[in-house]
Amino acid sequence: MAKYPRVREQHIAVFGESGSGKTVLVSSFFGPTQEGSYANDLWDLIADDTGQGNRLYRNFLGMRDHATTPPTTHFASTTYYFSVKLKGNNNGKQPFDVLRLAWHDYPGEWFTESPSSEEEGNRRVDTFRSLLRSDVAFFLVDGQKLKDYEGEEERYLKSLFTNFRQGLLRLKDDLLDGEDRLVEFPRIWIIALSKADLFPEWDVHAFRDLLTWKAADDIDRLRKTVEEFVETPQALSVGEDFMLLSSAKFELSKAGPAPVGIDVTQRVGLDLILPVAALLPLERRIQWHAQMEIPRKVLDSLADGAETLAEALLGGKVTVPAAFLAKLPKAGPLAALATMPALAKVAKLAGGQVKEINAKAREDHDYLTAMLTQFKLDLDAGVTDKLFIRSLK
Ligand SMILES: Nc1nc2c(ncn2[C@@H]2O[C@H](COP(=O)(O)OP(=O)(O)O)[C@@H](O)[C@H]2O)c(=O)[nH]1
Ligand SMILES: [Mg+2]
Repeated sequence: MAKYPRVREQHIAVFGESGSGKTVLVSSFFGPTQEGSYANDLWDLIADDTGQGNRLYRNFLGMRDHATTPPTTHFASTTYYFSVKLKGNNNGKQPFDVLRLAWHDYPGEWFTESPSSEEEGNRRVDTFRSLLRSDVAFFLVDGQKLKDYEGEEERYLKSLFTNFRQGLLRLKDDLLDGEDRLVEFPRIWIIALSKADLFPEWDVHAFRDLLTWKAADDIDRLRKTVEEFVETPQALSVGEDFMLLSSAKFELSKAGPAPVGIDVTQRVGLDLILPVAALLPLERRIQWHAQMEIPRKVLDSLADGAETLAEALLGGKVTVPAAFLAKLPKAGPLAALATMPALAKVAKLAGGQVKEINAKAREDHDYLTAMLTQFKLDLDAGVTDKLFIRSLK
């Protein structure tokens, strides 16, 4: 008998300087799912740690009802564990019933200030190691800072990227710990604009264009630095994916920094976080697979269990006729994909087909397939709505 529930885990890492909006982001990601009016027919979002969940929801209520923002935390690194729990298990036929999301909130100060003690230094390295299990990293560009440096954004951007890079390099020996390069390391680095509500006239292309114009070299250097850490550095996207994020619409007054109103119903990009965490690594793995020879251990570290996930997305196993298999080359990307036919099929899915699978899965109460295809539709919509630029490489 299959064990219930079966769990699949995804990690995301959010990097941002102090004040760039990380705590508000995670509060605004979680908060609305706890409101009485929240309706989702496929899954529930649950905080695995009740105290943590209550604190996040309280942060959200403060914004929603009292125009107050969460207290600033310095130096603290937190990992939030969420479970996306499907509303049904389709009679045990699903390969998993819970998608767990570990959200690593990593304080920017760690990159600009030295640890105060050896113990703190060790703790940083430990925390960073756990972060490395993430497939996806969000690198936050603080919208407020961009506003403050209007016209000379390059000054802010240069310091942002340089501090981060130097912080990484400072930890390098400890992180590599004698290894030459790491197999497991975030390979998708999404550059995200936080507080996007401050730029109502911008779409994600305007943001990307500004970064390219003002900070192309800095992004390049970040990529080169990350390349030094990872095995098979060709399988890496740094500065190819971009996103807009706004946790709420903040109404500011001329009198001071405190907001006079916070409209938590106006959020941007937050609904893309789960789809990004759950599916982007799978999509990227398919892209890389088709283009280059990647060692199997590298592929497996990215979107672990990809074939199972692909099957779940398609709503069933995919079989390839033996006669067809016999004709394929024995080595190279094609051969590798042939052993994972569901993955190959997902790569060729057209939008219309995804919609069809989604509709059928909803009808059949196949919650997992319905959720995953919904994530795919949401990702595509994010691109169409110009909230998200997805690397085409
Ligand atoms: N306009 C706007 N301001 C935000 C947003 N998110 C956060 N802020 C502001 O930025 C401040 C710092 O956010 P916080 O999440 O505490 O930053 P952290 O240090 O990265 O955790 C908040 O107190 C808000 O005033 C947003 O989406 N839009
Ligand atoms: Mg914080």
